[in-house]
Amino acid sequence: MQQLEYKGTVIKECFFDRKNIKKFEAIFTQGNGYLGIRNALEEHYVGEIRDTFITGTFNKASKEEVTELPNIADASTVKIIVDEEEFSLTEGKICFYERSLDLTTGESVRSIKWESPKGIKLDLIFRRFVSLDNEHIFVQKVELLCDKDANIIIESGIDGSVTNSGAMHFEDIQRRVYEGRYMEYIAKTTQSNVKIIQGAVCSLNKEASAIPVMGRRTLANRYSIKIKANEKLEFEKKSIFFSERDKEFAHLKDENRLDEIKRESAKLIRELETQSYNELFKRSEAKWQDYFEKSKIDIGTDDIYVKTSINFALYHLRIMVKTDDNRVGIGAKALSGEGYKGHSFWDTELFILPYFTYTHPEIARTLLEYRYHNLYGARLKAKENGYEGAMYPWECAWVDDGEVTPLYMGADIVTGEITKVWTGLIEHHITADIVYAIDNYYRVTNDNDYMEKYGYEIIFEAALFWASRLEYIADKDRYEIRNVIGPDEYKEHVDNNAYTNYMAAYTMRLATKKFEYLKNNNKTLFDALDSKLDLKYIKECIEKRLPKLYLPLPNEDGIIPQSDTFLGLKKLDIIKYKNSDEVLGIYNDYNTNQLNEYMVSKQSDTVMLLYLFRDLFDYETRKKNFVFYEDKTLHDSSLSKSTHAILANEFDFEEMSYKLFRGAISVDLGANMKSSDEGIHSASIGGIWAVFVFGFGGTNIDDKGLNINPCLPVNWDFLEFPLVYQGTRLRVRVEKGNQVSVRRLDGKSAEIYIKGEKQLIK
Ligand code: IFM
Repeated sequence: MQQLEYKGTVIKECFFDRKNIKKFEAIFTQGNGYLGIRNALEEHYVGEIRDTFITGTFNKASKEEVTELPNIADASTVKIIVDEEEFSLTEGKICFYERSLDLTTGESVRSIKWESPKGIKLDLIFRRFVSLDNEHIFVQKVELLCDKDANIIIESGIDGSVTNSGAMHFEDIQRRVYEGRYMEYIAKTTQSNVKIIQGAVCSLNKEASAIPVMGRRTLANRYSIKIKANEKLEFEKKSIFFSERDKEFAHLKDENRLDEIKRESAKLIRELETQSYNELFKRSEAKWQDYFEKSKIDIGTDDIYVKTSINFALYHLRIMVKTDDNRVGIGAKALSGEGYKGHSFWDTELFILPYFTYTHPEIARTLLEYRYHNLYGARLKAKENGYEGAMYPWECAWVDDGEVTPLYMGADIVTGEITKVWTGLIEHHITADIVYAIDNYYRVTNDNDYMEKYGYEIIFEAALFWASRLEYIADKDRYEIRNVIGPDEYKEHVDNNAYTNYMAAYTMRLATKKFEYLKNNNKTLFDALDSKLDLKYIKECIEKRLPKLYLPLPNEDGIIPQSDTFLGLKKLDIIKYKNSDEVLGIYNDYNTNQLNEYMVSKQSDTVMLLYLFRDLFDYETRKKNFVFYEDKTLHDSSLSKSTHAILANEFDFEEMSYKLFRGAISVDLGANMKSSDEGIHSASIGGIWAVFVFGFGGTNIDDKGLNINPCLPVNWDFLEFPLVYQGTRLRVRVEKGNQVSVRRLDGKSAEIYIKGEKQLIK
């Protein structure tokens, strides 16, 4: 029997199975971009990962470890004891169980009928949501009905005895229950010295006084209530969360900040006490409605799994982003788990950002401003590595942390040693990926203000990095880029990775164009940037090297070599791994060094290049290379399938495209109960949106402007999606047969290309 059911706007856990709790914790995560709470159950179970994160609060647990997003004190636990028997689904009998998450309101509801080992029957409903109306609030409600008169104990509070898989990030500062019921807990991160201030207040629909309970790093209120048979007991808990890194307190002096936050949180908790779960929920729900109004995608298909997938993506895309704070990025697992330590990768710019660029450009801008603040760390990294300009960290945390990729991770299957992680050292393409994202953002939004304040500077600094990164190879009289990892992380220390070389060339070319543009059109800005960055020097460096940069061309068989060595590597029969549901299963048989010797790719690499630059090669060459590389790609990275699905669709491999698309939507939402244990895959979720809008919807931008050239799956009747193009909000509808109609919702008339024909959308 299937444990996860798909209902379009709702996902449902149909029964309880302790083995799979991590999957549901992660995909049912609730949040608002500031706060993220995994949906660990109110009662504890072995194997759970009970994580709560506040964005941007990074800390290093020890000198040997890299900074990570710390798991803050838990507020979700609610202990229920009925006549001395503690409620737990691993005891007694479960007569009914279901939990659902409404993807359009953010509320999860769990309904249970349970019989205790001694035969007491309980009906329980647990509701909870993280507010989209006030980002500091998490609200829970428990409704309980017992089949006989009973004494109920409910205990809930704030539990600071949590870790990140054993790594303790906090020192206890203060715990108290004041005025008989308000709980307050303050802790400080051990290295970054960020104080986290949490509060909670509980209420019941029956008279009961709170007894404070304190343990090591924990505090709670305990209520003891007598209820009659079939009398409904209602318990509500409102929890609040603040951190010293919160944007609204950033302007305060360090010595005043904590007091101000304490005042603010004390005020908020009193206000919340007078408001019901339902009132607070309605306010949050209204914000969700506004969001979906602007984002929703309608699909004419009976396939409920596919319909659910886009709502699932839109839900997670919203809860992963702090929409108004340009000091924080999006983690590879967002705020849904400890995987990748809350760090941001190229995942944001190439997989997640397009959704925001085309649907919520103001949020895209915030994310790109984050990269401007990252310039500090990027300059630092360039200098440390002997380069010039800005070399973006492969993994980013707090704006000025610099490179935070761990140096070692996981066991080597052959040697038994811990494996060295090379990505932070030699995966360099991110410095061009960010530039690509800025260029696209600008084409879509025409946001000159962003470019003038931030964009040009990043482009020039990135271009200078690439110019300094090129190596002159005297016997070939050309420049090369040696010793890198391209997007395909199964190939380490390669020379001339086609993706990296072309992206570097693109960045330098773009900088040259922008140089000319500013010189001729905005002398004031040109002069300002020139005196800050020395633009003439940057241009000189580019002009000297770029013309001689080696850009791999298709060989005599029409194949673009992924790197100097790729096409000469040993062949490997990868069917076994391709057909298996196990991600990274190849590591059971080969270690990283061995994988370097085989013609097998972890993820989209050269195909990624074909996807980003449609005009680089002719149609036939692109198609041929797609077929060649798809055959060798294991899609062991969650980023991969969406890109291949989009290209397979473009090349009319309908069946393959749909299969890859279903693979892409299944990364987190699918039946694999282990894939999301460490958190959802944010890039893959951005990729789901991309397959709908860029793939089947055929949207892309080029030098002409916005193009819509759709190709719907044969079994779909229509597809409708929103786009914001240069300030104009549009709604695109594609009918069966790929007929396109576009409505202008607001903004000025827009000129776009539909199937190659210029159209004015009035
Ligand atoms: O950025 C990705 C990378 O491409 C593949 N490994 C996982 C990273 C984080 O998602």
